[in-house]
Amino acid sequence: MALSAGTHGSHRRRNALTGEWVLNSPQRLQRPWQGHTESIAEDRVDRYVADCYLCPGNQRANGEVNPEYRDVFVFANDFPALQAEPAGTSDDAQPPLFRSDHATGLCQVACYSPRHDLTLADLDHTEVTRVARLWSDLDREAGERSDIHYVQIFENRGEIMGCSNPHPHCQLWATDHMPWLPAQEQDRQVRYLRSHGSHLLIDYLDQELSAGERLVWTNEEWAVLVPWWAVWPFETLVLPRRQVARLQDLTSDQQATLAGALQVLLTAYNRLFDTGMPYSMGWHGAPCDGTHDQGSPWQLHAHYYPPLLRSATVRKFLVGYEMLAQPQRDLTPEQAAARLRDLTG
Ligand code: H2U
Ligand code: ZN
Repeated sequence: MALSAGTHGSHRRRNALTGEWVLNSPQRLQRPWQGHTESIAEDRVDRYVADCYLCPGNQRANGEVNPEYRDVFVFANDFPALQAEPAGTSDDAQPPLFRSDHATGLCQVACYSPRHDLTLADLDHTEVTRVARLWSDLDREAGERSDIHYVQIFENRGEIMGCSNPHPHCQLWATDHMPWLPAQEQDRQVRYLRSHGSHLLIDYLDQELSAGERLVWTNEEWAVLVPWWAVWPFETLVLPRRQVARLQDLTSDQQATLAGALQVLLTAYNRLFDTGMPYSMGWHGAPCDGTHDQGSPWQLHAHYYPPLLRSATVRKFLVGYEMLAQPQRDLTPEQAAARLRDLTG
């Protein structure tokens, strides 16, 4: 049975990118909240912090000194989750219930600005465009390495997302294998292209552009929307309106218009609860193993996952039923999109 987005009772929605189902319970929105609230971190005021390992001129944990950089700055993570060399030898005769495999790769940290006190939302259009170009360049450089199969660029912002340092930065983890989540998305995009002859997310976006109710903002090159299958209350998807497989394939015009879209989205996020919205975000695109250079089934996109639910101090936890059965939300994606859309003016 197909349900319309206006349904008031409990229903579930399918994530077309991963196959996951999400329980929606809009009837529960009025329930009182007596649970945990987060404390709000103090305002940061200093442009430079002497013991910050990302500020220009400071020493990092491994003893290296950061240059006096003026815009962006990239370095190899001093505590990489992935090593360049495989650990041990591979064993062909693995017991099927105890499989393992090598996992090697590259981890980098990229600072968006020398200013400790700013976030991406505070940077001007030229500076955000420079960050978009940096993402594109990092994706290309890591992807050119023969030992890299997939490049993941992501950002954790805010203490409640586990970000260790407020200095504006993102990370790159590139692997010799395809990680699980992008692999799920790839599977579905491959199958969709095979059966429809068109791109899953391009067709999806066409329908979202005509429906309008989950759109947050668009410009000529980009769309920002709360996906039909959103799990996090104010989760968004940022995607190019034309087919682009990877970050490195963005034109300079698309990098500049992406900067415009991000400035609007991040400002709306910060206005929503009158706080620096914490989030985890990251880019998903085609792997760089050469299989998708032509006719890729992929449509590049960024996921934004902010954890806040109803104020700067009340966050959503994925616990209980959600850890055991399936994710669930009360606020519908349409309601979330309407709130964010109102803040984009
Ligand atoms: P977050 O983006 O989650 O805050 O992590 C910052 C990264 O910075 C983290 O992966 C690295 C950590 O390993 N780091 C260094 O590379 N050098 C340092 O001196 C401290 C932290
Ligand atoms: Zn700093």
